[in-house]
Amino acid sequence: MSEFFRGIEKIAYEGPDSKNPLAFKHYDAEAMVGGKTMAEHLRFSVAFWHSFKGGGIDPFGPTPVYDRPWDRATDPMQRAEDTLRAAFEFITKLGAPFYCWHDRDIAPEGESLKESNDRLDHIVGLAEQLQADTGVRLLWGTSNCFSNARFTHGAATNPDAHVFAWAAAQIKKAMECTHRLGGANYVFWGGREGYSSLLNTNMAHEQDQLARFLHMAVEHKKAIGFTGTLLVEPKPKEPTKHQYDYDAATVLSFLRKYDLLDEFKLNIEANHATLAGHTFEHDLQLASADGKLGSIDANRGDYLLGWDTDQFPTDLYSTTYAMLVILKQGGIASGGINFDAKVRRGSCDLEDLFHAHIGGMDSFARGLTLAQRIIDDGALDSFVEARYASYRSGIGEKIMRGETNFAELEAYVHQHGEPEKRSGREEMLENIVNSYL
Ligand code: XUL
Ligand code: CO
Repeated sequence: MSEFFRGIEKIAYEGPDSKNPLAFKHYDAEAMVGGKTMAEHLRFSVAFWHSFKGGGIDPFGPTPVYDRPWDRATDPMQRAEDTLRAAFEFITKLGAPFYCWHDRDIAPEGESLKESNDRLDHIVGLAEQLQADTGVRLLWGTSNCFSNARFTHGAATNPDAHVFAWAAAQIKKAMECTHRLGGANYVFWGGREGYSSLLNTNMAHEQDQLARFLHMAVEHKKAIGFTGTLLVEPKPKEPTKHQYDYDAATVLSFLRKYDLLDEFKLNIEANHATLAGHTFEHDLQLASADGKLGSIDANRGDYLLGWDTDQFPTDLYSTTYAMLVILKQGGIASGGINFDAKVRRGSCDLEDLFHAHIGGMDSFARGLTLAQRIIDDGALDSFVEARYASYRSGIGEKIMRGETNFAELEAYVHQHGEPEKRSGREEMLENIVNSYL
């Protein structure tokens, strides 16, 4: 079998003093942090589409820059097989336990649904074999219901029921393939579930359609015996101008309105949260507060560009804040940290894929150890705990137990007058975080 990443051996942990760019400085899979190994905490995953199908194209450069050795065969199915083999070689050398795919990036779409499904079955058979050979597992599968021209006006939210049916057929198959490969989750990202102009859109109808679609997905999950978690991935815009799954708060309220909340969790992506005008940790915390943080798409945006640049995560504040949320909810359960990130257009060498993932994994490993130390020392938690102390006794306790009313609270204010001013100590708390970094 041909080797694609010649000259690159399995990436080893060499410790923080290593100067070897092709080694981990902080991610030591077997190292224990707070009673679990780093590998168990972080559950890293490689996104098949960006790293193996991406050509480095952008809106002003539609021709691919990268020359990938797995992308040379003239027969599309041979190319698909080569690409999958290259992915497994890469993931194994990197030492990530998981990968993720869209149906149409592992197997090219055919002339009919039947041909597309047959191609998918063939490639899934190869994936089954490669997973067994390498021990690499599927974190989640998903369906690309946004690239083909038929999805221009949406998939489940398309004004044409025929397109809705196509999306259903395609996602049915992708769920079955995910199940066959033992996937831990299945993701719904509504790439074109939104609208461009209100002049031609019945918004209430489109949202009802989407809810009908997700209910049918739940039914199908049960029918095939898939026990993984169903995840919705919020994103505010791009490709649509107004996407219905805007952010964590919007998706949670949608799921609640349509009685879908028990069946779904969220897959929160860093760059999607920032596009929605939030920090990454805001959306993580919001989902987690509802018990609905299921998985993470790890990347970052660019301060100077306003779109989804999907850069690899390197910001230690961001990874530390993310890991604080995950540790405090007791871990990421069936989810993981999926690098939904791509190397820059100019990073055209094969080894750049390794540098990018090593950097992302080291950044989250540092975030993990720093967050665990911050939690163990209790400095932030004890401050927050004390800040809400007034709700644990007296009138505050009565408020939280539902044992008081506006009239009694009015009387309380007449009796006690003006509340004391209390500092939120933001600068002190930031200094505490910095003392760990
Ligand atoms: C797009 C995005 C997708 C989803 C899966 O911005 O993040 O790749 O993660 O469809
Ligand atoms: Co994503």
